[in-house]
Amino acid sequence: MPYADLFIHSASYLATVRGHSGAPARGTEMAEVGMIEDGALAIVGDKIAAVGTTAELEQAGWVGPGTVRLNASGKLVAPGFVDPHTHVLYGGSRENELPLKLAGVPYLEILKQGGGILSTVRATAAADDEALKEQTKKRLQTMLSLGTTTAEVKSGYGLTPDQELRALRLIAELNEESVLDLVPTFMGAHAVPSGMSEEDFTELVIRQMLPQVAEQGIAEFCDVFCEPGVFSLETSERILTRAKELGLKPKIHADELEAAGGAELAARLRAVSADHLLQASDRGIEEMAEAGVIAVLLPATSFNLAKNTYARAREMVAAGVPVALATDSNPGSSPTESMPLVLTLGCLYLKLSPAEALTAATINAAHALGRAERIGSLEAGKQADILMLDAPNLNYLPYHFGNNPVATVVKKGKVVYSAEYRSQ
Ligand code: IZC
Ligand code: ZN
Repeated sequence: MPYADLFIHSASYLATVRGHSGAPARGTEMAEVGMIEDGALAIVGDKIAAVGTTAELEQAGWVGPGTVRLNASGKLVAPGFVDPHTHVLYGGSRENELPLKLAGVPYLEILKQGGGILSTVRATAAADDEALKEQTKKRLQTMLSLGTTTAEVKSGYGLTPDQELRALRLIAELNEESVLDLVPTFMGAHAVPSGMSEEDFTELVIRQMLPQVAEQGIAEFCDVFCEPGVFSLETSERILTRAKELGLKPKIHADELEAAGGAELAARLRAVSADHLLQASDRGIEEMAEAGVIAVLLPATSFNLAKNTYARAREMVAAGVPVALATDSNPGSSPTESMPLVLTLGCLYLKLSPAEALTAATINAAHALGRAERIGSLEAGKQADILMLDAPNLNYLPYHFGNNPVATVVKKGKVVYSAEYRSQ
Protein backbone atom coordinates (compact mmCIF):
# COMPACT_ATOMS: atom_id res chain seq x y z
CA MET A 1 0.00 0.00 0.00
CA PRO A 2 1.45 3.41 -0.97
CA TYR A 3 1.39 6.39 1.35
CA ALA A 4 -1.11 9.14 0.55
CA ASP A 5 0.18 12.13 -1.44
CA LEU A 6 -2.49 14.25 0.23
CA PHE A 7 -4.28 13.65 3.54
CA ILE A 8 -7.32 15.79 4.32
CA HIS A 9 -8.21 15.27 7.95
CA SER A 10 -10.19 16.37 11.00
CA ALA A 11 -13.21 17.58 8.99
CA SER A 12 -16.11 18.49 11.31
CA TYR A 13 -18.24 16.61 8.84
CA LEU A 14 -17.36 14.80 5.66
CA ALA A 15 -20.30 14.26 3.29
CA THR A 16 -19.29 11.31 1.12
CA VAL A 17 -22.60 11.10 -0.84
CA ARG A 18 -21.56 7.46 -1.31
CA GLY A 19 -23.63 4.56 -2.53
CA HIS A 20 -25.37 6.22 -5.49
CA SER A 21 -22.83 5.72 -8.26
CA GLY A 22 -24.65 2.85 -9.97
CA ALA A 23 -27.97 4.69 -10.29
CA PRO A 24 -29.09 8.21 -9.36
CA ALA A 25 -30.47 8.73 -5.87
CA ARG A 26 -34.28 8.87 -5.80
CA GLY A 27 -36.95 9.35 -3.14
CA THR A 28 -35.59 8.93 0.38
CA GLU A 29 -32.14 7.98 -1.00
CA MET A 30 -31.64 11.64 -1.87
CA ALA A 31 -31.23 12.46 1.83
CA GLU A 32 -28.51 9.80 2.34
CA VAL A 33 -25.22 11.68 2.15
CA GLY A 34 -23.03 9.17 4.04
CA MET A 35 -21.88 11.69 6.65
CA ILE A 36 -18.70 10.97 8.64
CA GLU A 37 -17.78 13.00 11.75
CA ASP A 38 -14.09 13.85 12.14
CA GLY A 39 -13.70 12.73 8.54
CA ALA A 40 -10.57 12.16 6.49
CA LEU A 41 -9.53 11.33 2.94
CA ALA A 42 -6.33 9.72 1.67
CA ILE A 43 -5.49 10.74 -1.90
CA VAL A 44 -2.95 8.99 -4.12
CA GLY A 45 -2.23 10.70 -7.43
CA ASP A 46 -5.50 12.00 -8.86
CA LYS A 47 -7.69 9.46 -7.04
CA ILE A 48 -9.26 8.93 -3.65
CA ALA A 49 -7.59 5.92 -2.01
CA ALA A 50 -9.49 5.78 1.28
CA VAL A 51 -12.29 7.53 3.19
CA GLY A 52 -13.04 7.26 6.90
CA THR A 53 -12.50 8.94 10.22
CA THR A 54 -9.17 10.65 10.87
CA ALA A 55 -8.24 7.96 13.41
CA GLU A 56 -9.15 5.10 11.06
CA LEU A 57 -7.05 6.42 8.20
CA GLU A 58 -4.08 7.28 10.44
CA GLN A 59 -4.20 3.79 11.96
CA ALA A 60 -4.40 2.22 8.52
CA GLY A 61 -1.02 3.76 7.75
CA TRP A 62 -1.90 6.15 4.94
CA VAL A 63 0.17 9.02 6.31
CA GLY A 64 3.87 8.81 5.43
CA PRO A 65 6.87 11.16 5.43
CA GLY A 66 5.99 12.71 2.05
CA THR A 67 2.28 13.09 2.70
CA VAL A 68 0.93 16.66 2.53
CA ARG A 69 -1.63 17.23 5.29
CA LEU A 70 -4.62 19.56 4.95
CA ASN A 71 -6.38 20.32 8.21
CA ALA A 72 -10.15 20.60 7.69
CA SER A 73 -11.09 21.19 11.32
CA GLY A 74 -14.19 23.36 11.63
CA LYS A 75 -15.02 22.62 8.00
CA LEU A 76 -17.44 20.59 5.94
CA VAL A 77 -15.75 18.45 3.29
CA ALA A 78 -17.85 17.51 0.26
CA PRO A 79 -17.49 16.34 -3.34
CA GLY A 80 -16.75 19.06 -5.91
CA PHE A 81 -19.99 20.48 -7.28
CA VAL A 82 -21.06 19.25 -10.69
CA ASP A 83 -22.98 21.86 -12.70
CA PRO A 84 -24.93 19.89 -15.33
CA HIS A 85 -26.58 22.79 -17.23
CA THR A 86 -24.69 25.90 -18.38
CA HIS A 87 -24.47 28.19 -21.37
CA VAL A 88 -21.16 29.82 -20.33
CA LEU A 89 -19.58 30.13 -23.79
CA TYR A 90 -20.89 33.49 -25.01
CA GLY A 91 -19.80 36.95 -26.03
CA GLY A 92 -20.93 40.12 -24.27
CA SER A 93 -23.58 40.39 -21.56
CA ARG A 94 -27.20 41.53 -21.34
CA GLU A 95 -27.52 43.95 -18.44
CA ASN A 96 -29.34 46.22 -20.93
CA GLU A 97 -32.33 43.84 -20.51
CA LEU A 98 -32.63 44.48 -16.78
CA PRO A 99 -34.67 47.72 -17.06
CA LEU A 100 -36.95 46.00 -19.62
CA LYS A 101 -37.43 43.08 -17.26
CA LEU A 102 -38.19 45.42 -14.37
CA ALA A 103 -40.75 47.18 -16.57
CA GLY A 104 -42.47 43.81 -17.03
CA VAL A 105 -41.38 42.88 -20.57
CA PRO A 106 -41.44 39.05 -20.73
CA TYR A 107 -38.28 37.06 -21.53
CA LEU A 108 -39.69 35.66 -24.80
CA GLU A 109 -40.94 39.11 -25.89
CA ILE A 110 -37.37 40.44 -25.73
CA LEU A 111 -36.31 37.49 -27.92
CA LYS A 112 -39.17 38.11 -30.40
CA GLN A 113 -37.95 41.68 -30.82
CA GLY A 114 -34.53 40.36 -31.90
CA GLY A 115 -32.90 40.78 -28.48
CA GLY A 116 -32.34 38.11 -25.83
CA ILE A 117 -30.57 35.02 -27.16
CA LEU A 118 -30.28 36.66 -30.60
CA SER A 119 -28.35 39.63 -29.21
CA THR A 120 -25.91 37.20 -27.57
CA VAL A 121 -25.64 35.36 -30.92
CA ARG A 122 -24.50 38.64 -32.50
CA ALA A 123 -22.04 39.41 -29.68
CA THR A 124 -20.65 35.86 -29.87
CA ALA A 125 -20.12 36.07 -33.66
CA ALA A 126 -18.41 39.46 -33.21
CA ALA A 127 -15.85 38.08 -30.71
CA ASP A 128 -12.79 36.34 -32.15
CA ASP A 129 -11.78 32.93 -30.79
CA GLU A 130 -9.28 34.35 -28.35
CA ALA A 131 -11.65 36.97 -26.94
CA LEU A 132 -14.45 34.44 -26.56
CA LYS A 133 -12.16 32.00 -24.78
CA GLU A 134 -10.82 34.72 -22.47
CA GLN A 135 -14.32 35.80 -21.44
CA THR A 136 -15.34 32.20 -20.87
CA LYS A 137 -12.18 31.33 -18.93
CA LYS A 138 -12.96 34.12 -16.52
CA ARG A 139 -16.39 32.60 -15.89
CA LEU A 140 -14.87 29.12 -15.48
CA GLN A 141 -12.41 30.50 -12.94
CA THR A 142 -15.32 32.03 -11.01
CA MET A 143 -17.13 28.70 -11.12
CA LEU A 144 -14.06 26.90 -9.79
CA SER A 145 -13.69 29.39 -6.94
CA LEU A 146 -17.33 28.67 -6.07
CA GLY A 147 -16.68 24.94 -5.91
CA THR A 148 -17.66 23.66 -9.35
CA THR A 149 -15.18 21.05 -10.54
CA THR A 150 -17.08 19.67 -13.57
CA ALA A 151 -19.55 21.55 -15.77
CA GLU A 152 -21.63 20.92 -18.84
CA VAL A 153 -21.32 23.64 -21.51
CA LYS A 154 -23.84 24.04 -24.34
CA SER A 155 -23.33 25.51 -27.77
CA GLY A 156 -26.32 27.50 -29.04
CA TYR A 157 -25.13 31.06 -29.56
CA GLY A 158 -23.92 30.20 -33.07
CA LEU A 159 -27.07 29.13 -34.94
CA THR A 160 -25.17 28.58 -38.21
CA PRO A 161 -23.30 25.34 -38.98
CA ASP A 162 -19.93 27.11 -38.88
CA GLN A 163 -20.59 29.03 -35.68
CA GLU A 164 -22.05 26.02 -33.86
CA LEU A 165 -19.05 23.87 -34.81
CA ARG A 166 -16.75 26.70 -33.74
CA ALA A 167 -18.47 26.85 -30.34
CA LEU A 168 -17.99 23.11 -29.81
CA ARG A 169 -14.35 23.33 -30.91
CA LEU A 170 -13.76 26.16 -28.41
CA ILE A 171 -15.43 24.14 -25.64
CA ALA A 172 -13.01 21.28 -26.43
CA GLU A 173 -10.04 23.69 -26.28
CA LEU A 174 -11.28 25.20 -23.00
CA ASN A 175 -11.62 21.69 -21.58
CA GLU A 176 -7.94 21.11 -22.36
CA GLU A 177 -6.80 24.48 -21.05
CA SER A 178 -8.80 24.84 -17.85
CA VAL A 179 -8.83 23.11 -14.50
CA LEU A 180 -12.51 22.23 -14.70
CA ASP A 181 -13.66 19.23 -16.68
CA LEU A 182 -16.16 20.35 -19.31
CA VAL A 183 -18.85 18.22 -20.92
CA PRO A 184 -19.96 19.43 -24.38
CA THR A 185 -23.61 19.63 -25.47
CA PHE A 186 -24.77 20.60 -28.95
CA MET A 187 -27.73 22.99 -28.73
CA GLY A 188 -28.11 24.34 -32.25
CA ALA A 189 -31.86 24.47 -31.61
CA HIS A 190 -31.60 27.27 -29.03
CA ALA A 191 -33.43 29.98 -31.01
CA VAL A 192 -34.66 30.46 -34.56
CA PRO A 193 -32.34 32.98 -36.27
CA SER A 194 -33.91 36.24 -37.53
CA GLY A 195 -35.35 35.91 -41.03
CA MET A 196 -35.71 32.12 -40.93
CA SER A 197 -38.73 29.92 -40.30
CA GLU A 198 -38.70 27.26 -37.57
CA GLU A 199 -39.17 24.66 -40.31
CA ASP A 200 -36.22 25.81 -42.44
CA PHE A 201 -33.92 26.17 -39.44
CA THR A 202 -34.92 22.72 -38.16
CA GLU A 203 -33.98 21.24 -41.55
CA LEU A 204 -30.58 22.93 -41.23
CA VAL A 205 -30.09 21.47 -37.75
CA ILE A 206 -31.13 17.97 -38.81
CA ARG A 207 -29.50 17.78 -42.23
CA GLN A 208 -26.30 19.76 -41.73
CA MET A 209 -25.42 20.54 -38.15
CA LEU A 210 -26.21 17.23 -36.44
CA PRO A 211 -24.36 15.00 -38.95
CA GLN A 212 -21.27 17.24 -38.79
CA VAL A 213 -21.31 17.40 -34.98
CA ALA A 214 -21.65 13.62 -34.82
CA GLU A 215 -18.96 13.02 -37.39
CA GLN A 216 -16.49 15.27 -35.57
CA GLY A 217 -17.39 13.62 -32.24
CA ILE A 218 -17.35 16.97 -30.45
CA ALA A 219 -20.55 16.73 -28.41
CA GLU A 220 -21.86 14.08 -26.02
CA PHE A 221 -25.36 15.43 -25.63
CA CYS A 222 -27.93 17.21 -27.78
CA ASP A 223 -30.35 19.69 -26.24
CA VAL A 224 -33.34 21.67 -27.61
CA PHE A 225 -35.14 24.74 -26.23
CA CYS A 226 -38.58 23.10 -26.39
CA GLU A 227 -41.00 25.92 -25.61
CA PRO A 228 -44.08 27.24 -27.46
CA GLY A 229 -42.84 30.18 -29.53
CA VAL A 230 -39.29 28.76 -29.77
CA PHE A 231 -39.20 25.08 -30.82
CA SER A 232 -42.46 23.13 -30.77
CA LEU A 233 -42.84 19.71 -29.21
CA GLU A 234 -42.94 18.10 -32.68
CA THR A 235 -39.79 19.87 -33.86
CA SER A 236 -37.99 19.02 -30.62
CA GLU A 237 -38.92 15.36 -31.03
CA ARG A 238 -37.61 15.30 -34.61
CA ILE A 239 -34.30 16.88 -33.65
CA LEU A 240 -33.70 14.73 -30.58
CA THR A 241 -34.72 11.54 -32.39
CA ARG A 242 -32.18 12.25 -35.14
CA ALA A 243 -29.55 13.16 -32.52
CA LYS A 244 -30.11 9.81 -30.81
CA GLU A 245 -29.73 7.95 -34.09
CA LEU A 246 -26.40 9.70 -34.55
CA GLY A 247 -25.19 8.67 -31.08
CA LEU A 248 -25.80 11.90 -29.13
CA LYS A 249 -27.60 11.55 -25.80
CA PRO A 250 -30.77 13.67 -25.51
CA LYS A 251 -31.42 16.44 -23.01
CA ILE A 252 -34.29 18.90 -23.23
CA HIS A 253 -35.26 22.37 -21.95
CA ALA A 254 -38.79 21.34 -21.01
CA ASP A 255 -41.95 23.00 -19.69
CA GLU A 256 -40.19 26.11 -18.42
CA LEU A 257 -42.62 28.87 -19.32
CA GLU A 258 -45.66 26.85 -20.46
CA ALA A 259 -46.90 23.29 -19.94
CA ALA A 260 -46.26 21.84 -23.36
CA GLY A 261 -45.66 18.13 -22.81
CA GLY A 262 -41.87 18.46 -22.57
CA ALA A 263 -41.60 16.13 -19.57
CA GLU A 264 -43.67 13.48 -21.38
CA LEU A 265 -41.47 13.86 -24.46
CA ALA A 266 -38.33 13.44 -22.34
CA ALA A 267 -39.76 10.17 -20.97
CA ARG A 268 -40.76 8.95 -24.44
CA LEU A 269 -37.27 9.65 -25.79
CA ARG A 270 -35.61 8.19 -22.68
CA ALA A 271 -33.71 11.47 -22.40
CA VAL A 272 -30.88 11.57 -19.86
CA SER A 273 -32.42 14.68 -18.32
CA ALA A 274 -35.28 17.12 -18.65
CA ASP A 275 -34.37 20.57 -17.41
CA HIS A 276 -36.39 23.49 -15.90
CA LEU A 277 -39.82 21.72 -15.61
CA LEU A 278 -41.60 24.58 -13.78
CA GLN A 279 -44.84 23.72 -15.56
CA ALA A 280 -44.37 19.96 -15.85
CA SER A 281 -47.66 18.05 -15.55
CA ASP A 282 -48.40 15.33 -12.97
CA ARG A 283 -48.38 12.80 -15.78
CA GLY A 284 -45.07 14.12 -17.11
CA ILE A 285 -43.53 13.71 -13.67
CA GLU A 286 -44.84 10.13 -13.35
CA GLU A 287 -43.57 9.21 -16.80
CA MET A 288 -40.15 10.69 -16.07
CA ALA A 289 -39.95 8.55 -12.91
CA GLU A 290 -40.85 5.42 -14.87
CA ALA A 291 -38.33 6.19 -17.62
CA GLY A 292 -35.57 7.17 -15.16
CA VAL A 293 -35.20 10.69 -16.61
CA ILE A 294 -33.31 13.02 -14.27
CA ALA A 295 -34.97 16.37 -13.48
CA VAL A 296 -32.28 19.06 -13.67
CA LEU A 297 -33.80 21.96 -11.72
CA LEU A 298 -32.58 25.52 -12.13
CA PRO A 299 -33.90 27.65 -9.26
CA ALA A 300 -31.53 30.55 -9.99
CA THR A 301 -33.42 31.05 -13.26
CA SER A 302 -36.80 31.21 -11.50
CA PHE A 303 -35.29 33.60 -8.99
CA ASN A 304 -33.74 35.80 -11.68
CA LEU A 305 -36.90 35.89 -13.81
CA ALA A 306 -38.62 37.06 -10.59
CA LYS A 307 -41.79 35.12 -11.35
CA ASN A 308 -42.30 33.35 -8.03
CA THR A 309 -42.79 30.05 -9.83
CA TYR A 310 -40.49 27.17 -8.98
CA ALA A 311 -40.37 23.57 -10.14
CA ARG A 312 -42.36 21.12 -8.01
CA ALA A 313 -39.32 19.38 -6.62
CA ARG A 314 -41.12 17.78 -3.65
CA GLU A 315 -43.64 16.09 -5.95
CA MET A 316 -40.77 14.93 -8.15
CA VAL A 317 -38.84 13.44 -5.23
CA ALA A 318 -42.03 11.77 -3.93
CA ALA A 319 -42.74 10.33 -7.39
CA GLY A 320 -39.23 8.85 -7.58
CA VAL A 321 -37.75 11.25 -10.13
CA PRO A 322 -34.02 11.72 -9.45
CA VAL A 323 -33.45 15.45 -8.96
CA ALA A 324 -30.26 17.35 -9.86
CA LEU A 325 -29.44 21.04 -9.48
CA ALA A 326 -27.60 23.37 -11.90
CA THR A 327 -26.93 27.08 -12.37
CA ASP A 328 -28.21 27.45 -15.98
CA SER A 329 -25.43 30.06 -16.11
CA ASN A 330 -26.27 32.26 -19.11
CA PRO A 331 -26.37 35.98 -19.89
CA GLY A 332 -30.17 36.23 -20.13
CA SER A 333 -32.10 34.30 -17.54
CA SER A 334 -29.38 33.27 -15.04
CA PRO A 335 -26.28 35.47 -15.02
CA THR A 336 -24.56 33.68 -12.15
CA GLU A 337 -21.83 31.05 -11.79
CA SER A 338 -22.72 30.13 -8.21
CA MET A 339 -23.64 26.58 -7.21
CA PRO A 340 -23.69 27.66 -3.51
CA LEU A 341 -26.45 30.15 -4.39
CA VAL A 342 -28.29 27.37 -6.26
CA LEU A 343 -28.08 25.16 -3.15
CA THR A 344 -29.62 27.94 -1.04
CA LEU A 345 -32.43 28.54 -3.55
CA GLY A 346 -32.92 24.78 -3.90
CA CYS A 347 -33.60 24.58 -0.17
CA LEU A 348 -35.64 27.76 0.26
CA TYR A 349 -37.80 27.57 -2.85
CA LEU A 350 -37.68 23.97 -4.07
CA LYS A 351 -37.98 22.83 -0.44
CA LEU A 352 -35.16 20.33 -0.74
CA SER A 353 -33.46 19.47 2.52
CA PRO A 354 -29.76 20.44 2.70
CA ALA A 355 -28.86 16.75 2.27
CA GLU A 356 -31.12 16.36 -0.78
CA ALA A 357 -29.73 19.57 -2.29
CA LEU A 358 -26.16 18.32 -1.84
CA THR A 359 -27.00 15.00 -3.49
CA ALA A 360 -28.66 16.94 -6.33
CA ALA A 361 -25.58 19.13 -6.83
CA THR A 362 -23.06 16.26 -6.77
CA ILE A 363 -23.84 12.61 -7.57
CA ASN A 364 -27.20 13.17 -9.29
CA ALA A 365 -25.67 16.01 -11.32
CA ALA A 366 -22.84 13.62 -12.26
CA HIS A 367 -25.45 11.11 -13.46
CA ALA A 368 -27.04 13.87 -15.55
CA LEU A 369 -23.67 14.10 -17.34
CA GLY A 370 -23.00 10.36 -17.56
CA ARG A 371 -19.97 10.73 -15.25
CA ALA A 372 -21.19 9.13 -12.01
CA GLU A 373 -18.69 6.28 -12.06
CA ARG A 374 -15.84 8.82 -11.88
CA ILE A 375 -17.10 11.90 -9.98
CA GLY A 376 -19.89 13.19 -7.73
CA SER A 377 -19.02 11.37 -4.49
CA LEU A 378 -16.08 10.75 -2.17
CA GLU A 379 -15.37 7.05 -2.45
CA ALA A 380 -12.21 4.99 -2.93
CA GLY A 381 -11.34 4.82 -6.64
CA LYS A 382 -13.08 8.04 -7.60
CA GLN A 383 -11.37 11.13 -8.99
CA ALA A 384 -10.16 13.36 -6.14
CA ASP A 385 -12.42 16.39 -6.76
CA ILE A 386 -12.99 17.69 -3.24
CA LEU A 387 -14.22 20.85 -1.48
CA MET A 388 -13.29 22.15 1.95
CA LEU A 389 -16.15 24.47 2.90
CA ASP A 390 -16.28 27.17 5.52
CA ALA A 391 -19.35 25.61 7.11
CA PRO A 392 -19.28 23.75 10.43
CA ASN A 393 -22.10 21.44 9.33
CA LEU A 394 -24.33 20.70 6.34
CA ASN A 395 -27.25 22.95 7.35
CA TYR A 396 -24.91 25.92 7.49
CA LEU A 397 -24.00 25.59 3.80
CA PRO A 398 -27.37 26.67 2.29
CA TYR A 399 -28.26 28.71 5.39
CA HIS A 400 -25.45 31.26 5.15
CA PHE A 401 -25.88 32.70 1.68
CA GLY A 402 -24.59 35.39 -0.62
CA ASN A 403 -20.94 34.78 0.23
CA ASN A 404 -18.51 32.24 -1.08
CA PRO A 405 -18.26 29.32 1.41
CA VAL A 406 -15.41 27.63 -0.47
CA ALA A 407 -12.13 27.51 1.47
CA THR A 408 -10.20 25.06 -0.73
CA VAL A 409 -10.82 23.21 -3.99
CA VAL A 410 -8.89 20.03 -4.77
CA LYS A 411 -9.13 18.92 -8.42
CA LYS A 412 -7.66 15.57 -9.50
CA GLY A 413 -5.69 15.45 -6.26
CA LYS A 414 -4.16 18.95 -6.53
CA VAL A 415 -5.07 22.10 -4.58
CA VAL A 416 -6.29 24.43 -7.35
CA TYR A 417 -8.02 27.14 -5.33
CA SER A 418 -7.63 28.40 -1.80
CA ALA A 419 -9.47 31.36 -0.30
CA GLU A 420 -6.33 32.19 1.70
CA TYR A 421 -4.41 33.04 -1.47
CA ARG A 422 -6.78 35.89 -2.19
CA SER A 423 -5.16 38.33 0.20
CA GLN A 424 -1.61 37.50 -0.92
O1 IZC B 1 -29.26 33.51 -23.38
O2 IZC B 1 -31.30 33.63 -22.64
N1 IZC B 1 -33.25 30.10 -21.50
N2 IZC B 1 -31.80 29.86 -23.08
C1 IZC B 1 -33.02 29.32 -22.66
C2 IZC B 1 -31.38 30.80 -22.34
C3 IZC B 1 -32.30 30.97 -21.32
C4 IZC B 1 -30.12 31.54 -22.54
C5 IZC B 1 -30.27 32.98 -22.85
ZN1 ZN C 1 -30.60 26.51 -20.35
